Amino acid sequence: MNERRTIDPTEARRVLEERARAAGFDLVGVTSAEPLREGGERLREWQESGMAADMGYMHRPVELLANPKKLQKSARSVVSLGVSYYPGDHPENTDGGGRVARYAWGRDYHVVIKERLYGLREELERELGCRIKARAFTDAVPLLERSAAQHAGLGFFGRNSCLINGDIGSYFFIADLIVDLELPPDEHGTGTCGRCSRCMDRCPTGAIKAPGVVDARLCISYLTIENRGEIPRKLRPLVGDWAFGCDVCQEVCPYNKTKATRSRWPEFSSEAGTGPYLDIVEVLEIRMDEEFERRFAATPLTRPGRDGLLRNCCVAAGNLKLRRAAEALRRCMREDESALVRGHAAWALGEIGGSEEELRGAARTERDSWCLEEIRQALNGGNETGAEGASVG
Ligand code: B12
Ligand code: SF4
Ligand code: SF4
Repeated sequence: MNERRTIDPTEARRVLEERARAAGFDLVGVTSAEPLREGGERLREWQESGMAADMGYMHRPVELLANPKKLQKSARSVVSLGVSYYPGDHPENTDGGGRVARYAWGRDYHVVIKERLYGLREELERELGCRIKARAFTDAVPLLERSAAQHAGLGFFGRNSCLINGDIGSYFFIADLIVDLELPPDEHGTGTCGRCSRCMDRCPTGAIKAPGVVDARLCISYLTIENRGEIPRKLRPLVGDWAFGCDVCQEVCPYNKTKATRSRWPEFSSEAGTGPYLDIVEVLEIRMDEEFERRFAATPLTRPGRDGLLRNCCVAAGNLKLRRAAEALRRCMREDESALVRGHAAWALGEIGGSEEELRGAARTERDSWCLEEIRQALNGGNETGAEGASVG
């Protein structure tokens, strides 16, 4: 193995670029392991305004989230990598499915990317002939990955807060290798939204409060993935048919309309995982956690847990006025062990209509006070928010 001082940083950077591209990464950049000051400031404001909702890991100290050296003491550089997950666009929702955000159509990216990151580190060690101390991760440790990636030149911050790359748009994951190698840093990413504000205008819930600032409490992605509680009643109609995540602020982005590049990784294709839509009735029939884990094993859809995914499917069914889901929803309301699921099923039945007798029956046996209120509201028209959904099924 080589002595570190004999490794030429420029040569190491060249090898990194070559091996990362060969491993299938679309974007490669490097920044120093110094604290991410502007990102840290923005994070502090975001936390203080309550926009981090109840995501415990996003309430960690700014000094930790904005400092790669807190993750690895010996860190010298952060290698930031981008990989397109773009699997194409959603076909029309003619069958009343629960819509899944594109990043989750295939296999669980955490596992898939991490394997390739470790492979990349091994190749670097072999080519450079030295041991490299590295932390490899994607979306899994406390670091402001978008900020690090912008520093490493992968792109610029769009008004939707996503990192946009001028050549491939924003449908890409960010992955990181924090290394103890000295590598020449790249220029910070630049670019601009110009006069466009489509994402802010079109976000269904008005979650983009200012350019680059997303209030997670309103974001459908948070509400359907990270949120462990109810989807607030007034937001339910705005969730539409999204059952897992949301892509609206990326779909409307002109960069994605013209630049989105299909993923070259077969693991992210629709065939590799759940695909663009969930069969809502099938999901509503899952009663046991074990069955849920088996059904969605190795996909990102395990994240909200069984209760969360059934909750989401209830809301999508209600918004779609999905009559053929009524029987499954009634079973959820009567039999499901989770009050979260029973209450959202009652809401959906109120939206679909025609289940008043069953709702009255449930009101006689239900013991959970929140569920009872949901049933009462469903019987009182269930439509206090006044939103209409498309009629399918
Ligand atoms: C928490 C989280 C969420 C939360 C909060 C999102 C948010 N916007 O904060 C929720 C659950 C809502 C979410 C949703 C999504 N997420 Co998310 N999420 C994260 C996570 C774990 C942390 C993000 C964070 O730090 N938020 C705090 C705020 C303050 O930071 P920020 O939004 O990144 O904003 C930065 C800018 O403001 C920036 N900044 C600095 N200087 C400047 C200057 C200007 C002018 C501007 C405008 C900004 C700016 O500093 C801030 C800090 O980095 C990251 C992974 C990670 N560890 O970083 C993934 C991550 C951001 N998510 C990702 C994805 C794919 C998504 C979704 C697209 C999934 C989906 N389809 O449903 C949506 C997109 C929603 C959206 N518009 O952001 C990717 C984004 C990749 C990319 N190209 O940008 C990441 C990086 C995961 C990964 N490793 O690939 N997510
Ligand atoms: S992901 Fe959806 S809800 Fe969240 S900010 Fe983007 S458009 Fe709005
Ligand atoms: S939709 Fe427009 S404003 Fe929003 S991120 Fe894309 S270019 Fe920027």
